[in-house]
Order: sequence, then structure tokens, then C-alpha cells
Amino acid sequence: MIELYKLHWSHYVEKVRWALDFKKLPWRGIDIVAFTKKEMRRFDCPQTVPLIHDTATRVAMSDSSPIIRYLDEAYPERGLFPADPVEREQVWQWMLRLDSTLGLYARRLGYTQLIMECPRALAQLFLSNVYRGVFARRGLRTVASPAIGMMLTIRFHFHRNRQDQVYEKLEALLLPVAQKIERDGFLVGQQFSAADLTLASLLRPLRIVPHFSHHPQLQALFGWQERLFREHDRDVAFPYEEAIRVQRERRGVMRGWVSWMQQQLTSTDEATGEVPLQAAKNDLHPVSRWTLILGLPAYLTLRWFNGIARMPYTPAAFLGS
Ligand SMILES: N[C@@H](CCC(=O)N[C@@H](CS)C(=O)NCC(=O)O)C(=O)O
Repeated sequence: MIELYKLHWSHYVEKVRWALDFKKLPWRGIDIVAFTKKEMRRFDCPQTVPLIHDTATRVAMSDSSPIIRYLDEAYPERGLFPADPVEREQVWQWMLRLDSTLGLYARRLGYTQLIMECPRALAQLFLSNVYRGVFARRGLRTVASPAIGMMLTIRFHFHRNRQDQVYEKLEALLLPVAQKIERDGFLVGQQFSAADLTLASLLRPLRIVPHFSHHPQLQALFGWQERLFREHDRDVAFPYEEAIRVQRERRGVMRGWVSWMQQQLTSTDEATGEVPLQAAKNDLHPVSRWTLILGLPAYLTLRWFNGIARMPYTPAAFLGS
């Protein structure tokens, strides 16, 4: 039995959940409280989710790509890595590269979108298993959601999205990936691998970010993701996607126009992927009561004055394909 410590909406967690289901391994999920993580403190490994504990081998580890590699080595049936060593290494490099770029940027922009359009969803995500969900209820969540938004802003530096060129770097990364997927159907070789699973999972938060979900050159990529979700019996929409869709339909608008983006970055080191990686990078910044002082102005600026303008709501084209 594999125990999976998780935040259920995390796209890194979804990678591991998908791998476990694909390999038909028995597993049970344990929802953690994001602020204390007390459920997983007993394990001597970095305290990020996903974290697994294999009760058969007593291995406990975090970091989604090493977890998937461990599962594939310990339980080789229904392999997620090709047998050929060159292709195997290519899959591994794709995973590390996507974890270190797409995964981090999509997380930043997905949360930013929720803060701009539907902040109450934050209380539902983070607080429904704290004090019996009292802070996630109507009324209290109006106060709780901005507090979580402030903390997340400082943790992930959403207030620096523009300075850090997150939209631009992500676009430069995704356009060639989309072309490759459209041409070959897979990131490596001729069959589904852990690299494709990683790409489809980590793209998920961008389904609510109109700059990407509505980007004419990315429709085939999202269509490919949608088909994989259906073929592999994954949830096609997470609850936060539904929450923001309902809100957009009601108001008839979405925050989608990135006003400062005039032209695309043509190429970045991250987009070309020429430097091999040894491990995935992360971007968790420490939050203390001192850094939190910055939280309120950063949050308010992000929510109201961050240069992402309103536009009429239309569903993304790939949804109808
Ligand atoms: N590279 C890691 C990233 C994991 C990660 O950053 N997980 C986030 C949730 S999406 C986390 O544990 N956050 C806890 C925190 O911010 O303290 C992986 O692939 O598992």
C-alpha cells in the first residue's frame, strides 16, 4: 500500500496520483493541513507534497519526479519510462525541466488568477479540513480568503510576476512544446511516458489563465491534454476550475489581457533546455511575520492593479473540440 500525502488540487500531486492509477497500485490519500503539515512531520525528507510512504518497503520520499521513478523501478509493471536508456534519460530530463519551469510558473499564474477573480476559492481549498471547515463557510471565508491570498503572494512572489517575466517565459517554453506535441503526439518516442504525464498534469492551472487557455497557438496542446484526461480517466476539471467558470459565466468577464506584453520572447535557456538538470528546482520563499507585512499591499496591488485587464468571457476554443 502506498500512502500519498497530498493537497488534492496540487498539480504535482496529480502527477503521482496519475502514475499510481496508471500502474494500478493500491494507494490511499492523506489530506494534509498546508499550514502545519503535521501529518507528515515524522518523515525525514523535504516537507513538500506529494510525499509518499510505501508501507511495503518503508521508503518515504517527496518530490514528484523521483517518486514516479521510484515507483517505476520498485513496481516495473505498466512502465512509465522507455526501456531504451537514451529515451529514458530524455524522459527524465523533460520531467525535471517541466517541474522546474512549467510547474512553478503555472502555479504562480493559476493562484494569481484565483486571487484576481475568485479569491473565495482559496478558503475552500486551504481551509475545508481546518476546524471542520468553519473558515471556508460563507461569511468567514470573506475574511479568510484575503489572508491566505496574502500568504501565498509572499510564499510564491506573485507580486513579481511581471518583473520576473513569468508570462513571457512560459509562452517561450510552451510554443515549441505545443508544436512538438502537435507533430509527434508524445514528448519522447512513440508512446505515452512519464514525460507526457508530467506535461499534462503541470499544464492544469493554466486552464484558468486566459492568456494561455485562449492562446490560438496552444489550442492543440490543451486539446491533447483534454484527450489524455479522458483516455486515462482523470478529472477533466478540478473544483477551482469549476468555481472560476461559474463566476465568469455569471459576470460575463474574465481577467485575461496581459497589457504589458507587446512581443514574445524568442528563446530562453529554459525554453531550449540545453543544460541538463540533476534535480527539480522549487520557488518556495520563506514566510515570517515580518515578510507578511508586505503581504497586504502586495495582495491588493495584485488583485486590482496588476495590469491584467478585463475582457468579455468566452470559453476556450479547445473545450468545444
Ligand atoms: N518539485 C516538487 C514541488 C512540490 C511542491 O512545491 N509542492 C507544494 C504544493 S504544490 C508544497 O508542498 N507546498 C507546501 C508549502 O508551500 O509549504 C515536486 O515535484 O513534488
